[in-house]
Amino acid sequence: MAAEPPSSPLPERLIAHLDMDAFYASVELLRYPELKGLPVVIGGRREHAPRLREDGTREFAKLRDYTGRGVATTSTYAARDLGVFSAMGLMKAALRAPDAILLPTDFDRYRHYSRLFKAAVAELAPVIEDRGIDEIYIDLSAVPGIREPVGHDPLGGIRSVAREIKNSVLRATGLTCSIGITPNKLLSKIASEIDKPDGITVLLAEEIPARIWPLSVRKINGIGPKAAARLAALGIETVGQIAAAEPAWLIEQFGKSYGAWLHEASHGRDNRPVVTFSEPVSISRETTFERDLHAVHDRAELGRIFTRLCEQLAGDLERKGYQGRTIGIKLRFEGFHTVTRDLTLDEPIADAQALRRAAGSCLKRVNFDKRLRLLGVRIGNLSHPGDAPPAAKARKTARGASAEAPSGAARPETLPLF
Ligand code: TTP
Ligand code: MG
Ligand code: MG
Repeated sequence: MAAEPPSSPLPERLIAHLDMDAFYASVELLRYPELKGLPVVIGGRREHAPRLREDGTREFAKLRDYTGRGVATTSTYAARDLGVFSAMGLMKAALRAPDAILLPTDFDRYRHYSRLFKAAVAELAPVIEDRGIDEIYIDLSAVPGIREPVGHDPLGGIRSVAREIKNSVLRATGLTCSIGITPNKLLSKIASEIDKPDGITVLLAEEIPARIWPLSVRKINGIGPKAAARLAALGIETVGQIAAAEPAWLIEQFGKSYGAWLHEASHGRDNRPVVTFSEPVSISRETTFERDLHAVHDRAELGRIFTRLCEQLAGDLERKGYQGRTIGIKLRFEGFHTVTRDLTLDEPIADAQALRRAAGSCLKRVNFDKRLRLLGVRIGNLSHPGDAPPAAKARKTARGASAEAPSGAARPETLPLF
């Protein structure tokens, strides 16, 4: 006998969004299991690494002892209960949770676990769009069994595929994640957050009014703080209020393209495909200093930091198999004024020394009259070693010199370069 058909047919597309739970913090808990359930914040420096006591137990740094202006990359759910969240200054966080444990950030380790969880998912469902270190979209439309009901549950097939994916991520990494499955990326991104941590949320179009419309407009990926503030000024706080607004009025307020998109998004409509691979536009490394540094007085320290950034960038290029021709620097001065300069070479480079030389020549085009708080190095115009050589027309060019610093012989060599 044939199984009962679902009350309405399943949509053609079934898209998942998977996001790891408290990712950096959960990776740290794998090696320090004694911290399970405690408020833990990630964002310290190397000196905040735990010390091994003689009796074999570990001594952890406490948030109350932190000084500096680092920010939390993330925190455990116990720390979130105390009001500590991503991007919060650690000293501010210490006021809310002085006894929380502070751990240094270990990006290499997080990247390793990122690769592991993505590989585990790919074995079950290969159509994956990489959205960063801890999240992916997965096109599940053609996964075997997904459209089969289980018992009386027409969504049973979807739920069991979701459970299988979560189990496989857990086996490969020891980590939990949350999954949203809906007809498109926009809704799935919202859905994956609904039952965090360790959740599965399946949501079909007919449930949009009940489950999406009551949510804050900020839950839509694409409505940032500025758009939300403008919507609030117009009396709109929830997705449902956008949905109830006239499209013509939204367009009047927000322009043709964003206004029309707001209308579509509020009705949960989104046709974007899951894009399985995209070449990165550029790769970069940057660091914010613990204290503002002076180009002359802190020259040696700046030089070391600059060299290290170039080495890290060279490491990224090697791991990912890229080289690049456009090398850029980013400087942020006290007062948050940010300056970028870049330089395009004839031939692609990838090694640390060549990066240091090219980035160093960009530095010569910057005025250092203020102290620095951030330094970054970027490489773009990427290719793979062994690709066809770049078109001959693109000769050496320099951009970003801007009006304050005309390039050419007249420009004085103002600064001592680190
Ligand atoms: P998120 O997925 O936004 O957060 P999360 O995984 O820590 O927690 P949740 O369970 O709510 O998903 O970000 C993934 C990682 O990216 C996070 O663990 C740390 C890093 N991150 C930052 O470094 N800075 C930030 O501002 C944010 C939001 C994240
Ligand atoms: Mg996450
Ligand atoms: Mg995420």
